[in-house]
Amino acid sequence: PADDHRSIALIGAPGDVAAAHRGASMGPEALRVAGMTEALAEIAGEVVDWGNLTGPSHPGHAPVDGLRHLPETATWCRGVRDTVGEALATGRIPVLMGGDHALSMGSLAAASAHCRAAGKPLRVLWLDAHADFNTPETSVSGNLHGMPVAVAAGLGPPELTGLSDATPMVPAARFHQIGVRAIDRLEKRTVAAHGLPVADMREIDERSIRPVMEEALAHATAEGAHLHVSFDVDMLDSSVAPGVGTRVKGGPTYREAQLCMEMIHDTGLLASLDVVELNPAFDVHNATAETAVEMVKSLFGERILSRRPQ
Ligand code: 5AB
Ligand code: MN
Ligand code: MN
Ligand code: MN
Repeated sequence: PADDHRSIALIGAPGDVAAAHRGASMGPEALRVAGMTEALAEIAGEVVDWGNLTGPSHPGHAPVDGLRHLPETATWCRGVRDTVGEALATGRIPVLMGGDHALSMGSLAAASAHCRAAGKPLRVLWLDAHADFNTPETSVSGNLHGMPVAVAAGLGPPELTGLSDATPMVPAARFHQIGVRAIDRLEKRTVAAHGLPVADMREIDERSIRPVMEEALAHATAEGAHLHVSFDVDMLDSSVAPGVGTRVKGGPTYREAQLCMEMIHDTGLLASLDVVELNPAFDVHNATAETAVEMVKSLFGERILSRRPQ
């Protein structure tokens, strides 16, 4: 597909104001040290590193009305929205390197505005151990990195749902979540009430990754959609990816996750990407960053053998 040759804009967003643990702010540099730029240049062609955005550092405040660091999170997300929007407007594939997962509210705001302007359907693949569907009412932590999907679906404070002119930015039904195995008690009710499409780990175990991914990608393929992939590195089993703030056991193996990435690439629809929640403070010799780069290589078309998919 022609999209294979679109140039890539690497965007660093070293923000960790919305996470439980500090340190995701070191993510963009760790990904660069692990060879992100060179890997993309080799596989995908032209890649330009746009450097890092700037924003508030972690203030260490307690939650206010169920939300921690709302103004700081909104500031980071506006920066991400504008820069990801610029990449999309100039025909590039934005690769956002976080930072915590709240930053995806910015990239989703940009992707949804871009798709509305272009008259293109938008589909979001959310690769994560968590559903990130909390609201200030359901969250036990008040941490906004546990809420970006809910905000995109129109639930949450106006400072964040208003990142986009359109509410919701992305209706719940246009998400597909893969790898989920940790949803909070009250969050589960919201997931059910809004019909969020979640393939949890039990489903992946019982049916295996391939049919689950085929189903998740079928809608995007049928629509020729703009496919936004939001890759929370904690999607991977915690033994494979220790360098994250919220480790969860029982996740996809290295190969299961890599097969997800290979199948996404084969659609030719990948149009924007987040790589978030890497936390070098918990990593071991940057191994999780290297694994994340290997996953991104597969997303952009690295194959074990150079043959067409069967
Ligand atoms: B991540 C938790 N559900 O809301 C919460 O890493 C964890 O972006 C959220 O998926 C994890 O605090 C957020 C307990
Ligand atoms: Mn997560
Ligand atoms: Mn997440
Ligand atoms: Mn996390």
